[in-house]
Amino acid sequence: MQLTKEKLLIPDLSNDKLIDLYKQMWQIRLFDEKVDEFFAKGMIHGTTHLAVGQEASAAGVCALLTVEDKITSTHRGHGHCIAKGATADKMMAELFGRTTGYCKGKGGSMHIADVEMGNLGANGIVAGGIPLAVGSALTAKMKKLDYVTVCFFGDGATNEGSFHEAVNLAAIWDLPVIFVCENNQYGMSGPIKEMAKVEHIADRAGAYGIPGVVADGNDIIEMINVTDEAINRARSGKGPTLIEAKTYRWKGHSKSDAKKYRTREEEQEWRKKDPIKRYKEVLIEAGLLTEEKAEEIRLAVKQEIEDAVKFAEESPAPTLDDLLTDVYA
Ligand SMILES: Cc1ncc(C[n+]2csc(CCOP(=O)(O)OP(=O)(O)O)c2C)c(N)n1
Ligand SMILES: [Mg+2]
Repeated sequence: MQLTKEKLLIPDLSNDKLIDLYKQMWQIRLFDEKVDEFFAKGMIHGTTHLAVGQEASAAGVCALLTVEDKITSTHRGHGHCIAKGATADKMMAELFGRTTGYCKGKGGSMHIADVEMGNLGANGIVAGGIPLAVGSALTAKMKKLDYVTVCFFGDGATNEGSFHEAVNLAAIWDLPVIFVCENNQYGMSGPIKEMAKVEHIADRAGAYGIPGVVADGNDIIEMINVTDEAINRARSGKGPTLIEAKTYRWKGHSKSDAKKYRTREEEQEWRKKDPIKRYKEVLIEAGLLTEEKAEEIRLAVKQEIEDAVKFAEESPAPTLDDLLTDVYA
């Protein structure tokens, strides 16, 4: 489908779906901005990692997945959850530690899972989701099931041994898994350009004999297109692909971060590549959206997030009787 002269969208997505993706990017951004606000006020406990600025990769990659398809996520996973169908009210309740949350208030930000929607879970262990995704893909192959598994992880995770072990196994067994590295340029305070000698994380695919694709992670159309190819490859039994989404996290690594390891100028440069603004311009150019409609969508999402907060605040906290339930499988 031709979206505009410059922007060619390869898979056939309806106009409604394309608008829905715009809305979803706002859901991801406004959810995380609200969480940021509550952490600053001390209203949510524990820790959290925000994906503001990284919306295009979560939304673009999940755009083509079915409910049967699986994902594994990371410590920076709220966007992945939303893109795979989680609702803001149950997510917010989880962050507030309420019984109506996805883990009945016992998991918090880094453990949200939504197995019914194919979300096998966030993960507080860097690279911890990668072997799980490969296990999920091995299950699909052995049981001859048609689903694919998408594995999200950061640039820092590709320096962990489990990344290399898991990718190698997936490669030699031609498993239906798509590795999506969200290269937001840093692992905590460590710049990836100082932490890896390769120019692109995608170059690491060559060591395992699988395709490695560099993509503009702030361009949702490009993310959809590269994922489409990787999904087709996985579903047809040809094995995994490593996609590197070049992006940037606008906020600090975690809730307390003075960001001394990067400059304000660098941050401004990346803010100019705002994935939501860029997608809005593409949709307007294609005649699918107007400025007024875009603002209506943003305001509706803002209200949705406020409603999620109200739901969380009004939900009950666990009692002592809940202490030992759902702790072990
Ligand atoms: C195995 C392990 N080592 C270290 C940590 C501490 N830690 C939490 S997030 C993080 C950085 C991860 O960087 P990256 O994979 O690039 O993800 P990003 O935070 O940039 O999304 C580290 C080192 C951890 N949680 N798990
Ligand atoms: Mg990173």
